[in-house]
Amino acid sequence: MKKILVTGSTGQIGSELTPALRKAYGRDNVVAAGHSRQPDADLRQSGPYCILDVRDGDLLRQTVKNYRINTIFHLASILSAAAEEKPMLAWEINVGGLKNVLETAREYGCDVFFPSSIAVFGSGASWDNTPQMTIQRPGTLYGISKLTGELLCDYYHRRFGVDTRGLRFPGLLSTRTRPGGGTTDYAVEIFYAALEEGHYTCYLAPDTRLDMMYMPDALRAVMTLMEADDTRLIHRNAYNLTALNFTPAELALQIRSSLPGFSISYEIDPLRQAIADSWPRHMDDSAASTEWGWEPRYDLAATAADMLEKLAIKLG
Ligand code: NAD
Ligand code: AKB
Repeated sequence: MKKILVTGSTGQIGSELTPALRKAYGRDNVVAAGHSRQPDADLRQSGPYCILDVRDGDLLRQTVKNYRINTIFHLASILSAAAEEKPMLAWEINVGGLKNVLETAREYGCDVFFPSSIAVFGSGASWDNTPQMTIQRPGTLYGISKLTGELLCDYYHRRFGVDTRGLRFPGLLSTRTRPGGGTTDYAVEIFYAALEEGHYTCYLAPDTRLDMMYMPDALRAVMTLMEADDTRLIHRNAYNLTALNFTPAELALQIRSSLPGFSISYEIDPLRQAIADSWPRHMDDSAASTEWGWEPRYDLAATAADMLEKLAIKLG
């Protein structure tokens, strides 16, 4: 029986992964750990909830011991744009927090899920169809922390036998919790703005091409990977993963097909534009398909239609 701890459970992914895990493994078997962001009532009331700063190794160990945790989904992190504003804080949380999680996992025999990112690539890597295995010289602190995380996870698996598994997520689109501090946040903000204002001012240039994915595909990927046959996982930390691929201009066009009055303009934020320009335009995720059967279900049209329908209800 899995006894799960989700760190960063109030975030964009955690607020949707936690209910999905509770549905799959039982509400009492999934402990949601929050930090500074308030959980919504459902997350707090639908199962065990605790406060946990992942930099506090003793509290993390105590939490794992008290709840008899055997699997940690470690989502707590500072995202790319925020990490450039506070690089040392991001290092402490992204790398120091993961170190605490891995040490605790080693001590208590836990399996670990660690989300990496398209940010682990940088100059020298091919931008188009970026291979699973290639040069990794990320230029952002976030990317450096994620690449360090991948290597640490490899080390704990090889040296101590901890079952670590990871995914290099692209930008994620979702409706439950708004993203914050990321470079790909525009792809969610644009839907809120389209419904609320009929107009969006985008901080990335119209032709900035990046991989993206809708949250239901992301949740399915995490849960499938964590249940996959261990012996087939050659690239366990971490798999390139993608589903959608578009530019702000293309996304605006897609939204306009449902909301004809929608308009977009551009005011480039140099920081986030530079980050986006340092990331792959499109990743090759064939290793994920071959090793554990990854296959996305949502294309751009289905994603946009579902986002608009759900947000229209949410925003009343
Ligand atoms: P998020 O920013 O929405 O959530 C992160 C959560 O971590 C927040 O709720 C925050 O309160 C918590 N947190 C921050 N500092 C903490 C600390 N010291 N101790 C404990 N918790 C702390 O991020 P997200 O989008 O849900 O991302 C989750 C993970 O997935 C991160 O590791 C992120 O790097 C990765 N990822 C996300 C995306 C994406 O597009 N959302 C893409 C690639 C990778
Ligand atoms: C970010 O923009 O920082 C994240 C990511 C792609 O890792 N969404």
